[in-house]
Amino acid sequence: MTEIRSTCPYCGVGCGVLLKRDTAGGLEIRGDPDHPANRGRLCSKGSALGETLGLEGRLLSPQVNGIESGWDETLQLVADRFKQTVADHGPDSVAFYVSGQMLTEDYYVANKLMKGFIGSANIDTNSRLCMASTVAGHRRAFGTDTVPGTYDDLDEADLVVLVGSNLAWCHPVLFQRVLTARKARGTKLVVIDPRRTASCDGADLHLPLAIGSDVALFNVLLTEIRRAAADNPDALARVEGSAETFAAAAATDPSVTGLDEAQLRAFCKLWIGHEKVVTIFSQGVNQSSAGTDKVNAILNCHIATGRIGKPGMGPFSVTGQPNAMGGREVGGLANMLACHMALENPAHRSAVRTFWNAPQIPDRPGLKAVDMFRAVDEGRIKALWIMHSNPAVTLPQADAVREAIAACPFTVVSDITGNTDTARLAHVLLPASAWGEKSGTVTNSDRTISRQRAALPAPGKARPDWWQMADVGRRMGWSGEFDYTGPAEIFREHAALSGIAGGFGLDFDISALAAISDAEYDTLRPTRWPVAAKRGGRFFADGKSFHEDGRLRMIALTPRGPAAAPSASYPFRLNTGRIRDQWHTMTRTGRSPRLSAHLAEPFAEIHPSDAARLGIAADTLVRLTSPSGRAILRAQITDAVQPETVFAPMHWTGETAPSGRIDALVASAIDPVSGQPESKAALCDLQPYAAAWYGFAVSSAPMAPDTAYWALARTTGGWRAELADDALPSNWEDFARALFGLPKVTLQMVQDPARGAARLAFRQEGRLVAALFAGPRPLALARDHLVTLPGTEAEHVLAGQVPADMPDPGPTLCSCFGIGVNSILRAIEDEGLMSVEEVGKALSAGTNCGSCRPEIAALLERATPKEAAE
Ligand SMILES: Nc1nc2c(c(=O)[nH]1)N[C@H]1C(S)=C(S)[C@@H](COP(=O)(O)OP(=O)(O)OC[C@H]3O[C@@H](n4cnc5c(=O)[nH]c(N)nc54)[C@H](O)[C@@H]3O)O[C@H]1N2
Ligand SMILES: Nc1nc2c(c(=O)[nH]1)N[C@H]1C(S)=C(S)[C@@H](COP(=O)(O)OP(=O)(O)OC[C@H]3O[C@@H](n4cnc5c(=O)[nH]c(N)nc54)[C@H](O)[C@@H]3O)O[C@H]1N2
Ligand code: SF4
Ligand SMILES: [Mo]
Repeated sequence: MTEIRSTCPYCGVGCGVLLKRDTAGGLEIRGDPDHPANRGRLCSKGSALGETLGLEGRLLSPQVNGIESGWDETLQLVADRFKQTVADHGPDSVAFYVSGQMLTEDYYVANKLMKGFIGSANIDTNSRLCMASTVAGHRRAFGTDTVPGTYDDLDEADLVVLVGSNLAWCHPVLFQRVLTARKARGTKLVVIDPRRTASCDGADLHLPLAIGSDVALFNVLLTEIRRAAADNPDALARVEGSAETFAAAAATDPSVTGLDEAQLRAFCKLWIGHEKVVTIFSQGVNQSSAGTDKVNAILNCHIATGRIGKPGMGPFSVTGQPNAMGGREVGGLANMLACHMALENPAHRSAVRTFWNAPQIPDRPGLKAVDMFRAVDEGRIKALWIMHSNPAVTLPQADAVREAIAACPFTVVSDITGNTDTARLAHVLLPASAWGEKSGTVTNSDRTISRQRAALPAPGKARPDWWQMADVGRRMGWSGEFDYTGPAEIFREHAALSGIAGGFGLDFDISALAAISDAEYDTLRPTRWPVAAKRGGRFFADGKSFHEDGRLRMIALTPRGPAAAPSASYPFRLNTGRIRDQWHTMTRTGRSPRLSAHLAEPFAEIHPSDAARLGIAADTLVRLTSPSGRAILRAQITDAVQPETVFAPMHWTGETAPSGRIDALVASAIDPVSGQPESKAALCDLQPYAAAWYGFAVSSAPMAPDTAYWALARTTGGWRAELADDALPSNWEDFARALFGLPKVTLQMVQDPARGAARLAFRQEGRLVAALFAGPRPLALARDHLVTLPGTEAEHVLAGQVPADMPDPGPTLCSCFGIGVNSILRAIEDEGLMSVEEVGKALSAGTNCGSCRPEIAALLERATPKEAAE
């Protein structure tokens, strides 16, 4: 069978993939050498896509109140309830919450149905938690939401600055591209992040600024630009607001950044000294109560120096989700219309209304994510449809959001699984076709539109998201407006509408694609917009903006700290973000044993001085408390974070580690301009968690833990779990039998009741099915060895260690080849390896996707080769 070209469903890099059906009904996946975003490369997540496609846990049929139902009656119910709610309480009593992971065609239908036909702007998206501040910052500076940069700029830059971006873990293929440029032409790399991350390894400069102080830092840079006469008079002649902006910047107190003069000077020198500078920014910028200001603080420096719209330079917002950009194009945010047109603009409204043949278009923005769920809580939203997102986990004050959804009179959830924290609360569950089964387009960070193509049949009754919404639209009475036959037809309509936007002089115009045939759509190659008869090329090269006067804007900014200041009750700042091998709430990556091996439980990075002061030992558990929630996490003591700050990942949920739902602690402070929540600067308290015992379990079947702390992860042959509780079970055997659901299986047990320690192994026909290790202190076990034992004879399992005649690989670092930390350290020491390349040659580690290369570099720094030691 020939390979099918598609696009990776994870991050906004938008890597091309080649898919081939394997004999087991799954897919073999490799990077597409012809795709401009990745040229054949994939990261660990993209490489492991094949492991995430099984049907276990898939939602295969519509369900109403937990009972399987047919599509006809279910969609009629959805249409009737939405219609009745609008009739009784008005259009603003219903809402859609959608996602930057939906395809452009899905997103277009959702936006058209809500804004054009239901007649409310109450459609918002998880992009509010992600890109909203960038959208608002772009609109203030440029008059429209345009990303000026392209990936090619990274190859040509002399300096790359990462601001609030852990590119090595979150956009790994772009990071590899930066590293390649560094090797080829000595590109300098600066990282601005309060935390030392994998992206800092080998960087020329890391600025560990105070959380939230980016505006001050870029104001300092702007002032230095002026002082050094590095501003560009020709560029400034075409800019509004420069005088006020320079004045506000000059009034900034540099000390609020927490950086010393030498650090500030080094940064300004590098930035000013390299004309070809690309400033990449991401969630450390956007997810802040000053997020929009942070964006404009960065844009100000590029605009003042004229370093924008030219090869190798410019501000570059890297998008998170695969179609974050496409969602902005269709107008999926509550304050946008469609194709970058504005809700507030009567001419735009009227043009869209005529084009859609719509009864009405709202003239004011709808509810933004945080306010939308507050309105659900207050009973103002009475019917809610959530698509392709898990807000009960990922919105701030997640416990309150969960309660609000549970209390909503009518909630519809479209997902590929019915097990998420959000799906469990729904009245109606709609089974969606997953990646690999559906067709459409996505737009990546550099505005390149790529096709996702189906290579597998949709299982059971699963159907694409656009199909579900179009059907509801027809059942609500708009039969002609929603009678789409497929994604190609929706795409053509979207492209035609963009021509109207182009007619208003807007940037997003793909009207040259409005008449493509189904066959041309099927073979559409990656295409960067704009693609219009009269347009193409770079934005802002001519110094012109999309404001009415055609001038770019600099925005005068006074730095503000995060919304709330630390207090005696909540002295710690809680920074949150991502890990290398998991995607958001893990509904897909969590199914891959390889990806789950890298970091298998939720953790808190804590500075050694705080740990010492509070009596927190490595690998014990800590309790985090905030005004809105609590968590229990594993302590990782590291000076990568600053004192009085804690970093915790966002990925764990009620399904995988209920005490690790970090958004339960995050306050719902928002940026006043963009409405984006401040997900990285909540306040919390930190205390040791008094565990009476710690446990570790492996099993070939799913487990049902019920302890104060537990975290489940997949392994090749089953599952693993970390456990802890504040009380000892009265009987270890009963406890273990309940955990594993093994009432009748043979047990081997050793225990030391005085110490509260026990080790239990269950065997069937001589083979291990499950084992539990428990003790009063964190367990030093060879976990990566133990997870391989279920299904084998595992004679010495209760020792908990690797038998003396076998090497212990240690925790997995390279997930592509399953190579552990100890194996790499041993090879470095025994074979005298000196570089990441040599480690790759010796062990293959780091030679496939390259995502672990920064961590291998860190190991090289730590280890001493034998020869050198001698
Ligand atoms: N592996 C993986 N990759 C992903 C995703 C995933 O879930 N997993 N998700 C995708 C999505 S949707 C997104 S949006 C992107 C996000 O990509 P990133 O934004 O790169 O990821 P984060 O880890 O959320 O945050 C980046 C950094 O911001 C820093 N930070 C916190 N506060 C501040 C501050 O005040 N100033 C500055 N300068 N930095 C600060 C944090 O310490 C953190 O290291 O990743 C995408 N890629
Ligand atoms: N504290 C904290 N919170 C954060 C962040 C942070 O950095 N810190 N980051 C924020 C950001 S940037 C983002 S983007 C959000 C992400 O947050 P969410 O969007 O809530 O998280 P996901 O896990 O990506 O949810 C996607 C859901 O879609 C389902 N799904 C998968 N494929 C399909 C499909 O084809 N169709 C349908 N209908 N459903 C499908 C998945 O099973 C899953 O339940 O989290 C935000 N929350
Ligand atoms: S960098 Fe990784 S996650 Fe992102 S699109 Fe490429 S393969 Fe997918
Ligand atoms: Mo995101």
